[in-house]
Amino acid sequence: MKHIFMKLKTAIIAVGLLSSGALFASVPLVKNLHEGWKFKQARLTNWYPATVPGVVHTDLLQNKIIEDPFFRLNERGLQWIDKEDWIYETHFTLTADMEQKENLDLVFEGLDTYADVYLNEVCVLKADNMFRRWSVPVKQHIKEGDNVLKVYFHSPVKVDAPKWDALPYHYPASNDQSENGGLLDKKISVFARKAGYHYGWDWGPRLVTSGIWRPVYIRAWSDSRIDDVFIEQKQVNASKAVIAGHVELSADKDINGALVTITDEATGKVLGKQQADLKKGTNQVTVDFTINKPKLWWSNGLGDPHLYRFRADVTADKELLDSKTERVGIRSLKVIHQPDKDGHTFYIELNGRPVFAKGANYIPCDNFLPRVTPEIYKKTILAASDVNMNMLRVWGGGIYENDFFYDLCDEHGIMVWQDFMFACSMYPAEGELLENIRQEAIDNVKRLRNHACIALWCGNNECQDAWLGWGWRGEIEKQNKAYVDKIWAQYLQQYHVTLPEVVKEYAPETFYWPSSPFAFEGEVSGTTDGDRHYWSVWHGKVPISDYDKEKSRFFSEYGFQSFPEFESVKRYAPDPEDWDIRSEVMMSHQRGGEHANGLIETYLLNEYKKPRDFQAFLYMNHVLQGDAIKTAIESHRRQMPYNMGTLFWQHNDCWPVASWASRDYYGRWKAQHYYARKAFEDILISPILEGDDLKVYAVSDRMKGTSGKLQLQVCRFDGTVVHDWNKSVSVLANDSRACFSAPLAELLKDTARGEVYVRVVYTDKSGKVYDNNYYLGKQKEMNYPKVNLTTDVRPIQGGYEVTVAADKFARAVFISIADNESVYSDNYFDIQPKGHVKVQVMTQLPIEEFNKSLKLTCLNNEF
Ligand code: BMA
Repeated sequence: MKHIFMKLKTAIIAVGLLSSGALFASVPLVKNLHEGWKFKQARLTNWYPATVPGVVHTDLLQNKIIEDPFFRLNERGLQWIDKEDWIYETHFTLTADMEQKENLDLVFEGLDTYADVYLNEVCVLKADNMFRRWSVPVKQHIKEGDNVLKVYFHSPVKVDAPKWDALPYHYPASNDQSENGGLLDKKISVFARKAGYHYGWDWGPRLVTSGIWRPVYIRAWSDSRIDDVFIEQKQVNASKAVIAGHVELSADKDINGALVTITDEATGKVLGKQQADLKKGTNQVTVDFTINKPKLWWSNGLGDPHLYRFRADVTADKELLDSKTERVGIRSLKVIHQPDKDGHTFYIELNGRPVFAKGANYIPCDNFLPRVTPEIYKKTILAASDVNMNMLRVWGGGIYENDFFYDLCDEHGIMVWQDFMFACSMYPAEGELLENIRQEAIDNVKRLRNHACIALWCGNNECQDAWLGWGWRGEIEKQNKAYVDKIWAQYLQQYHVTLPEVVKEYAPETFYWPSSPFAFEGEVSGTTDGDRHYWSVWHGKVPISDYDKEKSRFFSEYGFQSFPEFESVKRYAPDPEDWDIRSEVMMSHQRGGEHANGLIETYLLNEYKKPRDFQAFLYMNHVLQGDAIKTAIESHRRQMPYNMGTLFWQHNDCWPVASWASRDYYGRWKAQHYYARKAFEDILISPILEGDDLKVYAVSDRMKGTSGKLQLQVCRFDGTVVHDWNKSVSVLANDSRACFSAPLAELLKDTARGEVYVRVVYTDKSGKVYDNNYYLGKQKEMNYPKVNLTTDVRPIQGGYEVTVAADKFARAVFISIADNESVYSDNYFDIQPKGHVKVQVMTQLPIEEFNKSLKLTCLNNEF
């Protein structure tokens, strides 16, 4: 069977060659080493089957040695794992074709983290950075027949704790939950080049993994192979793209007269070629070419994210030595950071056009990274593009994501703000560690630089603000000023010298930003320059309405917490005794602790009413969170062009937990995500009370101006209309301005604010309808009547269509069914008086069970 497959592969290569004109195939061969692995605790004797790629926690789980780490309090009992060493081992044999090649490389796409690799008992690699890719020449160690590959993982705790002990001062790392790991105050995460969130975060458990977390393979090649292709877009506009295709080649001997070509795979057209004499070692060959009238890559909402496929071939004596295809979106993407009358701008300019960034901050989708399947990645990126986002920020406490993540972002027009992996900590960045960081940066900048989605590289998350503004510097200064000088010098070297040097050298067209948030070197961030993390609503306890006042040039973070919904809570906390936000289990799945629980409660009581029970609390918490973030997004968009971005914290969770996430660990959308979809639409119609006047802003992200009909009504909750206003309005391209303004008193005509809501409906000339409901006070001040909801259920392909009708205005109607996998076309929606809303629910449940478990909740009836 294997033999047939090999033959088939050779045949496919041969066909490829005919079309490229070369006569013989001598391309590299690859064998994945993912089979036959076993693992054991280093100091014990029992071996167990292992999965590669994988990590030790999931292998222990699969072998039933531990229980689900995410269930109830299980995380606590698993803290021994990171204090042990682990050994992984497999055997493999190479085919004769591979053995005959001149060069055999053992390649690990990722080793987490302190790993000694032995091939046939010879140590061939000592790895110390989970973010790097390791490639080792191993021809001399490979045997004919059976080979043994062993990876010895040193406990990251045992490796790094002595480094902490040896220092007279300590690097701050506020999210490292060392106490939960049994390490008291030893925050050792700063020493390891390993995902920060593994050590715990204010939304994440402490589960410090080890393992072969990305693919491992043997690559066999002779003569020459392509190491890397960089499609440098030197100049792009609608009429032409000037491109330099930099092809990096390894050669095992001098090869005269090699030919490097770049071909457009869609048309078969050779775009450019370059002859080169290759020298033994690493060679750089540049193939220049121009594309006239390129199909440009656009972000979601602005156009088609067109992708080209460029194939680089290297041939010598008509023999194809290697090929590599890159998918490339041609675009000019700049961050415009320049002085203006208010300070400094900070916005994306895509193909010459300013783009308002709409999106969220992204963390890894699981604590156990190899569990993130392509399906989960697809769901995650679709959950961005489906809600009209055009940007995700890959936050610095996680990982440089898998290629597939960026492929999806390319395909769906999601621009990526890419942090380097440093967050909320100071790092001992000098000597070997700094060099390690430089190599990590080179690996990842090179790996990701062809992705159209990469909008910028950012040095770290919050490290400068934390040092200057969170009291860290002052604390250390109390011990010794020399320590402060040392840490700051390391900081400047890392983020203002080393990392920007790497970006400049390896991705010269890409913008580098030293930290997020950032305005100026050595100063805390602000409202007039650069980007801002706005946390006064939430951490700072100010009212939600402050979102309407706060300004920034680019809001790269802000957020509001909620628990997962009840159906999700039941999966990790199934016992009724757990169903209290202060139960031991719920507290363990609330890493913001009592501070965060208290904030949810205080905001809830301030803005809403006291929920009658746990389930009602979860529901109201969702509405509260959704309303808060809707308020923020609308305010940020109204501020355009002063402000040009809004990325809420956070798009996803890595385990089931109370957090700022918009979608829970299981992928269920919270109210916030549905509300974001509407608030991120290409046109936003946003009412707002400014002083005594009610204004309505029309905000457009469209490329072209448009016009339509705007209706504004002040309605009582029973449907009677207090004020009705209609007008044709023009909505300009890429613009925000008020299209209606009137004294509120005139509109209310003596009706109390709590008796009405403001309804705006804009019908665009294209026919598309944009609507919004606005309240003239806090939700608890709205005198919502009890409402009668009726449903009508009709089977459709893959589920049911539920029509929900209401006799009066119904606020935040939530449909839930007892089904883990259900997907809703809409939820937490308002229904107009005597109106109805149709919702498609995708589920496998049979109709009787569906009807039985269908539950409707509505804010009116909870108050
Ligand atoms: C931000 C982030 C995270 C954190 C979040 C919530 O500032 O950068 O570090 O999880 O706040 O506190």
